[in-house]
Amino acid sequence: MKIGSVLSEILAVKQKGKRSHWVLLDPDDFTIEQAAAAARSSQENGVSALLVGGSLLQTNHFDEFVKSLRATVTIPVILFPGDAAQLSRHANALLYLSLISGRNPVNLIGEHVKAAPIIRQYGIEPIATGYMLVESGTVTSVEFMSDTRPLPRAKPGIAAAHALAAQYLGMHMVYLEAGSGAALTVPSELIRAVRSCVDIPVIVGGGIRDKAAAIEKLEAGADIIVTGNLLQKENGLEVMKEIAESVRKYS
Ligand code: 1GP
Repeated sequence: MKIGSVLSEILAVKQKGKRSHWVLLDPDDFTIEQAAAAARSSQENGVSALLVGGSLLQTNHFDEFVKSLRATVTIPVILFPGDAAQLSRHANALLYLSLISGRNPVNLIGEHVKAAPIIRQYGIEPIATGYMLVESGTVTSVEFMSDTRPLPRAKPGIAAAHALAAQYLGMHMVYLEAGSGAALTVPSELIRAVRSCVDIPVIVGGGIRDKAAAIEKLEAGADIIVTGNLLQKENGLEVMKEIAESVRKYS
């Protein structure tokens, strides 16, 4: 896979009016073997990419984890790093996330400076992404770890202005994040407001645990939906398959 090809493929899929389902595998939540099995099953069921990362990494198998996923699947393995320590030469790409909903310079530019030379050495594709944390009922790991305030749920105009700023700053995508395991998902009204003012792909994740929630986010204009935690629930694999199938059929 060439540098630039992951974003090109995302844009090509969007151009065709198709939607995608990505699965997040947090290295803290899976052994290497469990992750490989989940990855295989994700690919078999039509998931388009895997995300790897977390707000606070507490295990030391990150690089081995990414390497194993790359050896297991042909869909892109994309880093979703909580900080500059979560890098691996084995990934295809990384979401170069700027936490634009917050005002913490560390998450806006600090970690990026630390990561940039390593990304270059590793030859992985950075995809500049405006990462927007949305209030979701409880304090999420990303909110706590980033020491930032999420965007208010009931103010779609504020979210839309942030997304537009991301597009004007040249970012390639925006990610509307309720937080992993969120009590409440990103509200559809907020997704609609963002969708109506940007052309770049809109990713939505956090707390999506059933097909209905996934479809609701697609209806509101999400190009890509992300599920993570679901795979650890009873029947999680079945529900993940249902979601993947509905996203694949959605147009
Ligand atoms: C978190 O959006 C992802 O960054 C996935 O969230 O684990 O709640 O599915 P869940």
